[in-house]
Amino acid sequence: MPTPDLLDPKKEHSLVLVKPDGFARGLTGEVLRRIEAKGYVLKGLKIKKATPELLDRHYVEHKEKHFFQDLVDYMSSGPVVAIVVEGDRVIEGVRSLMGNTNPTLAAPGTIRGDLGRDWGTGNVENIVHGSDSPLSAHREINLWFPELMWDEEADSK
Ligand code: IDP
Ligand code: MG
Repeated sequence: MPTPDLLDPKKEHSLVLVKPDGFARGLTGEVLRRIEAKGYVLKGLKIKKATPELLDRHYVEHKEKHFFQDLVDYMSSGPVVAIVVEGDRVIEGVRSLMGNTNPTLAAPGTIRGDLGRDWGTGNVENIVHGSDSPLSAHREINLWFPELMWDEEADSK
């Protein structure tokens, strides 16, 4: 019988990160405000300095990309705020609140479009991460919030 504070596996969840640039610029509250104003519910929240090992697992799909090392350096350059958000179609919804990966292309009104900075010179600072699918969300929440998970074995590989 799951304890009441475990996530309900029947509901949709997303793992959101306020990245080191967002945290350092004091934008955590702004990101949370937009998520809550949209009606999503916060289920987990912590400040954490991500280790390269954690980031290796978090960004496993990008391991072979040319920007991988820059990405790990950026993401381990300072604390991040990790958040579990719950709601109907929250994965798509958070992605749409975030906007395009590249802040220059992100539409005004989105977090990255309003607040992100251009990375024309190789800068990768785009303030937020949000899971891109239910499978990624499950894997990522398991990494960042193992204490909230209902299936401890999943994605441990
Ligand atoms: P997403 O964060 O919008 O899901 P992904 O393609 O999954 O975008 O990339 C993960 C993160 O890697 C991005 O948010 C960004 O910080 C960084 N990144 C993605 N593409 C590039 C690139 O071409 N150059 C440098 N950094 C990149
Ligand atoms: Mg992604």
